[in-house]
Amino acid sequence: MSSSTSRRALLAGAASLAAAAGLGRPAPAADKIKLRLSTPATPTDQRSRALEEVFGPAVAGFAIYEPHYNATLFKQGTELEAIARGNLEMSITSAQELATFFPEFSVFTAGYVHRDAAHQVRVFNDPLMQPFKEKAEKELGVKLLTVMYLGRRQLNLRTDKKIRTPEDLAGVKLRMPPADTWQFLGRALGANPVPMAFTEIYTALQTGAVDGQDNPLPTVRDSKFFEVTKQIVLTSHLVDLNYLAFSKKVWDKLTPEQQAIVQKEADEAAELGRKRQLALEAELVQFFKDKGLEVYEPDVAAFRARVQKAYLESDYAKAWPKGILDKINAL
Ligand code: KDO
Repeated sequence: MSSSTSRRALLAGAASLAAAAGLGRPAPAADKIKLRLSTPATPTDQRSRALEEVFGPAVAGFAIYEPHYNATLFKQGTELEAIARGNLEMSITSAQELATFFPEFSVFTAGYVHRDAAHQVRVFNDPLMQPFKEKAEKELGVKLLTVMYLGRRQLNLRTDKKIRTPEDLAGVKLRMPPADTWQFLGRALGANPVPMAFTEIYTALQTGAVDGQDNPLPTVRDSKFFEVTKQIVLTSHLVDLNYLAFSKKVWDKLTPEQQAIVQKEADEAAELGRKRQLALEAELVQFFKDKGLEVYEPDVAAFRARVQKAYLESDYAKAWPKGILDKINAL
């Protein structure tokens, strides 16, 4: 099936869903709710693609889904505030960004806590997540619709020196995303973190402003960081997630049927993105080797021990609800 045929099939599916939901004829464009999503991600990122393929067409009966990529609408890290102020309807947010408002979210930013993509989903759907979701909704006006898999973050360096242990990262200028929890993770790994927006990474690697960055393999390919780096160290230090954030104000304006569509299609888009991202992670090691990069596993146990110790001894851990780590680990 060509992509335009599959797109038409999806649109037809969305129309019948809308009819089944009692929405009758789709609303005229002028009456439709605009759902602008702002993200630093590229349009070719698997989360972006899945939302465009699944979510956009499915809500088309009553809303216009309008994604803005590469942080062109809002700067990375400012999206939640934009939603809270009523200036934006959707974003792909992170636990790190939520932790700037609610410190307890830092538990989901800690290295070596989530085990894999399925574990992330279990955690997100578990009752332990309820107080987190309620807080974001009540105090920030942000509804966390679903959890999106970003992938296992790996070190990606422009330097030659082999990295076996955290000690080998001493003095390495490692670009980390702009939030304190990210800088903490960089230090916990043994590096010198440098806060920098996602959209600036390629140039910073090219010019040597930083020695490296960390992101999952699909991002390293999608954003072409492999062109300006020499090695990938498979630390898997964070099984990274994002949440699909939705304005509570807009949510409350939707009918129950429309809300059900938004929720269902958000989950389906997340599932499609997750499957594709996992498949890519499995196949990309060879891709990077073919491009001439060194790709290898360091002493992961040494990284895990250092990172976990740093978090347990940190002030972040003091903000975590009692017993939450045990609950997460048990899932
Ligand atoms: C990044 O800035 O490195 C990061 O991977 C952090 C994530 O939380 C997320 O914002 C992501 O960028 C963007 O979606 C771009 O992939």
